[in-house]
Amino acid sequence: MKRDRRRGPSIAVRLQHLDEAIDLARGRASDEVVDAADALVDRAGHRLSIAGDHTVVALAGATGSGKSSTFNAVTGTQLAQTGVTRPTTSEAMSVAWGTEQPVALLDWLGVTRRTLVPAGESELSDLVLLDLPDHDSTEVSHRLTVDRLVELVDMLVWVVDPQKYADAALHDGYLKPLVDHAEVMVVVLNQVDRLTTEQREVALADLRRLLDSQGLSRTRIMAMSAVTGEGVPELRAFLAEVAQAKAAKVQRFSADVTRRAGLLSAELGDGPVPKLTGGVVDRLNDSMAEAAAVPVVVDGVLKAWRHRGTIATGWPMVSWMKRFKPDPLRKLRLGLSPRELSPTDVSRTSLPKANSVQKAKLDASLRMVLDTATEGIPRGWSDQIRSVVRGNDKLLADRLDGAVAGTDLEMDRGHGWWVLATILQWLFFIALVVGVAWLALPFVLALAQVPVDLPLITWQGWPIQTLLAVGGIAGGVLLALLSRVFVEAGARVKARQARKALTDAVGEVTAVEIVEPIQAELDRLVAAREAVEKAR
Ligand SMILES: Nc1nc2c(ncn2[C@@H]2O[C@H](COP(=O)(O)OP(=O)(O)OP(=O)(O)O)[C@@H](O)[C@H]2O)c(=O)[nH]1
Ligand SMILES: [Mg+2]
Repeated sequence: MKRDRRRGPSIAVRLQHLDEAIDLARGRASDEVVDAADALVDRAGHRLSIAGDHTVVALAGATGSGKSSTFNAVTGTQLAQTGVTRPTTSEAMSVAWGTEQPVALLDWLGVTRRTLVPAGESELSDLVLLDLPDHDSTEVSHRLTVDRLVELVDMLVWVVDPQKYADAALHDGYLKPLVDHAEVMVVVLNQVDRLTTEQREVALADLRRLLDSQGLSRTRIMAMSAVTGEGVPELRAFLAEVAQAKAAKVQRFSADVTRRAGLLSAELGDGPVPKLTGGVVDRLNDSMAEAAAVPVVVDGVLKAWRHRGTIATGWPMVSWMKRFKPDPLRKLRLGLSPRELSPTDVSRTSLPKANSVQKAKLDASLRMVLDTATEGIPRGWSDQIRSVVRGNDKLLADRLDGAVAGTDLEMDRGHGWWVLATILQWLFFIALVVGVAWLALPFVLALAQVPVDLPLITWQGWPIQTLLAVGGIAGGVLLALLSRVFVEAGARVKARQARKALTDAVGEVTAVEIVEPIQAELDRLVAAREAVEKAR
């Protein structure tokens, strides 16, 4: 049978992509299609997902049995070192027939000594032959345990020699426990050149009996001499057979992967994936801000700045009266110090709940975002997006309230000059009181008939008490009027800053609760499509 030499990604890579697509599509594409694809990946199993289209054959056995010699004989090379000193091979090595080194596979195996034999259409192409150190070597047991290999190899070739083929270490330690793998093992009696024909018959019959008694009757036995080359073509042919059986299996899987990936792909659609543009998101932000009472807070900031500024800089009598009016921001329970908040309502504001008009507007812009985001994408995906957004919907009011409450309105900055104005206002007020009292004093004394001659103090021809009274009132009123201009300007700046900060905070909530979850689902769709395309 000719091998399929189509050189796309290996079956291992395609299986990985299919697996990835399955994970991404689960819950969004039809369960039936996803489960069927999943079952295929499961069936392909660990072995195929690592070894892929490669046929892996390992030469195992006791030291000196001739593994390395067999390796050289089969590969037609002198790559493996053979020798009389025991043990000779201390590190596993590989020869791969094909067009490229099966890097991932060899990495997984931990084999670092690698040789690639170019093989285009050869019967051994995609075969990877491993020469292992002897099975008793402690070093190997760390890196390349036979147990681990058995999980992966397509064939395990046990090389035994005429002296030690009946070794208990081999039979009890390895062959017997591997009875479930009888079919993927072959025992090669090497060094038959050292035996007479009768001895060979006896040894082979003995070996057969031994294996049968261990339940390994399906394990094949071959006779070989790595030195004379006898039996080597048969072993090679056998390996080619194994490689082709594997190739046929891979082809079947390959066709299955293509089919399953195709079905999954149909579930994912091929229309353009929508983009959430600035326009729809901006509109959503606007209606969110309105529903979150941002305009109310901005208005509160404006009025609170005016209120506080007037109290600080206004004419003391007027300020004193204003103190009895509630502070517009405190009324909303915003900008309170932690001391003023009870521990249970740290971020609870008294902002008005969204009214029905605002709610309807918010709903409409949410719907618009959803319609944009789900346009032309598969049903399962759009359902998922809607349910994610609707799920967050309930928390939205709380999140928005928290965001608004947590926004720094900067009401504690930019009013240093108020103190100066307060002091000046009081000085003017004291001057007024003193001046008026002084002016009134002669009348009071006259009424009381107390004969006191008050000294007359003048400045520029004006009596000082008149100057104090007039200056005090004029200064206070002028200062109040001038301050009002600056307080008003400050209030507008504060309101503008607050609007910006609040809008940003609301935008952050929109991003986290709505836009990002939607984008994540859309990205997921793109990733699933890419994965399934690669799997095909
Ligand atoms: N006569 C004969 N000698 C062989 C045969 N195969 C291997 N030998 C010899 O046996 C000795 C050991 O061979 P190796 O191939 O190094 O054995 P190994 O199994 O790789 O040994 P370790 O690497 O130590 O595990 C060498 O001296 C080989 O020349 C054979 O078929 N006939
Ligand atoms: Mg060796």
